[in-house]
Amino acid sequence: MTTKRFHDDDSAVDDFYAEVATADLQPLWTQEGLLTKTPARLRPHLWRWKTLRGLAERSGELIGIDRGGDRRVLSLSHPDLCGLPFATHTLWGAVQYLRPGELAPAHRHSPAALRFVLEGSGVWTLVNGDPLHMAPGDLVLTPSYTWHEHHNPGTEPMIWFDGLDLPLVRNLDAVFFEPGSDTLTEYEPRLRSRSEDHFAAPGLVPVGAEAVAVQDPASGRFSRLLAYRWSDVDAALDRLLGSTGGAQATIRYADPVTGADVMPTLRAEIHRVLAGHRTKPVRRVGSGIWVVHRGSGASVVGGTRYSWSAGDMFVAPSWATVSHEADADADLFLLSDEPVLEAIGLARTEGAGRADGAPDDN
Ligand code: GTQ
Ligand code: FE2
Repeated sequence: MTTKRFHDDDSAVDDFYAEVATADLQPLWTQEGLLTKTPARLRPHLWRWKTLRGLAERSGELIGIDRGGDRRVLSLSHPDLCGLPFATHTLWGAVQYLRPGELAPAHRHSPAALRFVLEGSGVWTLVNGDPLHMAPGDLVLTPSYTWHEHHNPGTEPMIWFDGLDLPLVRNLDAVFFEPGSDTLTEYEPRLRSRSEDHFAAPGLVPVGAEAVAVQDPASGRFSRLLAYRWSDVDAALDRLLGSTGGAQATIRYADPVTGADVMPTLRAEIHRVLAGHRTKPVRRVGSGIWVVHRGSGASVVGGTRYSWSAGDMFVAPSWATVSHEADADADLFLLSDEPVLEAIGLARTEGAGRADGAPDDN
């Protein structure tokens, strides 16, 4: 790659531009779209479940698991990102397809990942040896540097959504990857993981050595609970709506000990919108990927209307106003990079009424 060269009608300026480019320099005054008035990198974009599912299924027929990274994954590639396999400049979104009898072998890496199950049954993801059962609507975490492998000993294929901070970690040039050993990991196919045995009782946190032995205590930077069950999320949303009497409710997946986000770089939420209701327009700094879990409706994102039903996924770019309306009771999973913006003092939200009645901080 050579440095971009700018041109000018004045031959003295044009010669100057040639020398500047040869010296690997760029004049700021020729840069457009760098210091934008407001965030402007991406447009919204939607991927249809019908397309995702169809192509994931075909990848299962055509492509072995062992090709490139040992995962059969189709990543959301935003058309505004010049062919990069990224959904946004910070977030990776993908569908992963695992057929019955298949194993996606162990590896670990610095990017953090989470899985939101879309369809199928009978898969276990082992995280540092802890077997996490996966069923539709479950959220399963594979934090930074944890060993993970996906097993499908069942009779059905499974498709899940993969969310990673890979684009961010890559832009920080902090990607490390290590393949695991070839020996097959033995595990007990229990429906509850060790992490749930320790940390899934509401408001109850174990004390003592066993509690920290579940996973690397040195990290402490990601949620101790590695699996969030759909039945729990569903019941929590029901009770929240029953209690508030409202037509919409949002729940954030949190570390049961600290209340922090599931990962330092990733926030996960589920938004329930009842049929006939339209949510207030909200915009925030940082990008997000919305995954429709249940129901049907439409979202207006940055002024464009996208209708959706279960399995559809769309990107909400930074500072684009988002409002949802449900035709049928809808649950939308949201993956965002908001913890990163908060950590560096760039978080900003407009339009979200706060539960405590305080004004929006913007
Ligand atoms: O399942 O381990 O979508 O390592 C991208 C990278 C999934 C995985 C992805 C990965 C994985
Ligand atoms: Fe991985």
